[in-house]
Amino acid sequence: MSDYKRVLTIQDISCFGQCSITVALPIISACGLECTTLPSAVLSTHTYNFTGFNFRDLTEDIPKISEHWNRENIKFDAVYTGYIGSEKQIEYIKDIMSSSAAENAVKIVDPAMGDNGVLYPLFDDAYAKATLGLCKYADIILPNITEACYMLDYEYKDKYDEAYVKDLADLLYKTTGAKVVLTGISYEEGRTGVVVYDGEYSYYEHFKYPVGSHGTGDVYSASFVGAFMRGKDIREAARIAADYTLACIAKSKEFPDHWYGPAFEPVLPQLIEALK
Ligand code: PXL
Repeated sequence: MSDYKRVLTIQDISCFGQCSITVALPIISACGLECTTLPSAVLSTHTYNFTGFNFRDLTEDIPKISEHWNRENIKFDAVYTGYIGSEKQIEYIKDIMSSSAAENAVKIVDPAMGDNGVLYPLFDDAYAKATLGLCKYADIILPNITEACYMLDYEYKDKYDEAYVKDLADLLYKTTGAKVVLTGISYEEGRTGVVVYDGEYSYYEHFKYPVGSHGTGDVYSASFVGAFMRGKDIREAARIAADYTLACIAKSKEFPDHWYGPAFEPVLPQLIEALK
């Protein structure tokens, strides 16, 4: 079977700020895959450390776009969702996951809604629970600890051990039925990594920069989707995405005025190389 697959990504367009679609589209394309986008909203910037952003909600366009695709019989080998604007959109997206999926299509949900123990502006607890509902439609989910805790009403901890993470991953796996890729898992100072849990626990650990870079979750998810859809298995894809994200953070450090997002473009060749 050809590895030139068609991926649909559903998330917002933050015109400026290096996140969501403006990250997913170039990364997935660089991985050699066709990428279709369905923008859930258009924002002038992302919502982190910007104020007064313009926000155009596209909720009511989603079913119309989907109906057109259905009339044209357009199907996707993967549906990958990121930051979504509202609970209503989540319901529309569940429909798209069935109507637009090709046979054996993979559904990947990044429940992008928070970090460091807090939800992003515009989200609340009800949204977190609706997102858990979307995760139940997924084959693979890509939460960080904050998102996992909000979805499950699980106690959030800054410092934790392997038993805490295993329990959280197991609960997510059993609640959603999806394989879990848990990002940003740090057991010791200066180290972080990613846990894959599908009944079996594995951990890929690497260097941690003392100060992170905003928007790296979207880089991680897009490169994971790219690697996975190019035929890497879940653990290999999780490792390739981690190495690439780390390279993006390192590159971003060279540009102090690039605080709003990762400088992912200059290191795309590293990701392409990893897929060979
Ligand atoms: O997933 C990051 C992200 C995406 N889209 C918007 C955001 C953020 C994070 O702040 O604000 C609009």
